[in-house]
Amino acid sequence: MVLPTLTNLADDALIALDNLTDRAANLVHPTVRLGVTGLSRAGKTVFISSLVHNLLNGGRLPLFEAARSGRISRVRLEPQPDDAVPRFQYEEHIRALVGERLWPDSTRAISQLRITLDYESASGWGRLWSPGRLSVDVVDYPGEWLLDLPLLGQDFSAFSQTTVALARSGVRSLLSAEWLGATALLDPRAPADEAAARRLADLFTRYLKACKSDERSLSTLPPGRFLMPGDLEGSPALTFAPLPNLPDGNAPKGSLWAMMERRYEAYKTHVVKPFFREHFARLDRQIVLIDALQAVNRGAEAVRDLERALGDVMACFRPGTTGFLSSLLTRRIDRVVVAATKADHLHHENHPHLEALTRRLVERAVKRIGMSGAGVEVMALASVRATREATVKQDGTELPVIVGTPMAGETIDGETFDGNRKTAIFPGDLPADPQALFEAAETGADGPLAPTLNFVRFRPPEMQAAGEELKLSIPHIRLDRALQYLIGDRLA
Ligand SMILES: Nc1nc2c(ncn2[C@@H]2O[C@H](COP(=O)(O)OP(=O)(O)OP(=O)(O)O)[C@@H](O)[C@H]2O)c(=O)[nH]1
Ligand SMILES: [Mg+2]
Repeated sequence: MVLPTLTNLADDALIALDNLTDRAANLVHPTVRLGVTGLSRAGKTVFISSLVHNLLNGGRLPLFEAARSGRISRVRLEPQPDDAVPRFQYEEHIRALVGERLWPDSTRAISQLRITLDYESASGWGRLWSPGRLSVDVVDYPGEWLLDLPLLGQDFSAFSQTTVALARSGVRSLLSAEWLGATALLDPRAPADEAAARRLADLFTRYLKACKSDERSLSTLPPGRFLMPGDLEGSPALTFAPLPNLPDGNAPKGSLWAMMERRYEAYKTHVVKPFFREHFARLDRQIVLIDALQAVNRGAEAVRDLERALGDVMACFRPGTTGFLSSLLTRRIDRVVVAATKADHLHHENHPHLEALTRRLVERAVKRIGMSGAGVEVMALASVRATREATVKQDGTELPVIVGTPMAGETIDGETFDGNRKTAIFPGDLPADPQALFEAAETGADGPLAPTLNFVRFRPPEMQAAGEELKLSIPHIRLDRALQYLIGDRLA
């Protein structure tokens, strides 16, 4: 298959110009553009909120060297560089998290925040020029949109073929039956018909929603705006759907096929490309957040699907010389952290297992983007630690447990929680060798991979300042390690 030409001169020129402007600004005012990447519900908004809060309030960050050695003299939020992007609602998220112990809602639109650190350089030479100043620009967006990036490399036929093949596999075949049934009755060469297009788009969207539902938790679900339309709600740009069994050749003029193809291309040009160009193409550093536990909890297909989605997305970071996006990327991401989030759902003895699983999930993707040698750090973290650890004695043996407040409506062993009462649970063990999980997956067997695991959603923790004058900071697990890897070298 020949890849379609992705870009035209205008795109290249625009990005080159953006990067040039960035570089010029960078000389005067050193800046890191940090990409916080993750599929929906992976924990991006919580990560950004907690990171900023810990920096602003002098949180416990012993592995973040500049903070540990007291070289950071001042941290503040500053007006963001891009006026056209709304500001990240930091204060509101913190008020909810800390004040009301509520998690943020799903993100519906893009937003940005700039945090600036004044620091003293660690080296004598650097101190001559001090004080140093580094701004970190962070962007938050709905995770669904990430799944659009791989579409840039697919024409309508390829998109249709991939999407339909996937929809016919495994559990998806049940969820897609109605949509595929309706499509089978249509001739793609028949005259374009708005009502038919609408109906197909509607059924296709319902299929995507069913895949995303909590019980399934599947990940590979493009196009992202079908699940999270943002300002495109009801727009004709979303009134298309893939068509099965497209013949070779071009779509006949005026046909349903031609109409769907045109809309798909418009979606790429007007929705996906601007997002990629304005956000992705300009990043310096990336952290990829992964909710591996949710996938494990939902079973073999969810884990495989997560691996697939991550592979598709990571291919866009650093396409290499042969990659389809390389012409769009003038800036190379040189450091990536891949982090399993929500590690506070497990006892720390299991964190290495979670890390191993995460490494396995992105192994192929990392190899493909040519970063297996260096530049990728894998870890398990919790942006907000909602639990603490304890041990309970049961029948003479000590069990490692975690203690937290389950969210209202969560059930454990038939008991439903009200959102106020604390409880201790034994979360169970992840297998030491993640390969076991993947082998289970490859047999095609479905159902929970590790049925002994016990996952419950917890409310954010109660936080109390230790004294009047002491600021309170959000507890976390290894947020400082991530921070050190992502920006530590820029504060040297
Ligand atoms: N216990 C715990 N739960 C977390 C943590 N981070 C995120 N969560 C949970 O994961 C959910 C999703 O987190 P968000 O930060 O909103 O996820 P997101 O990636 O911004 O999701 P979208 O905006 O939908 O793309 C939260 O509502 C929490 O329930 C964490 O560090 N610990
Ligand atoms: Mg979010």
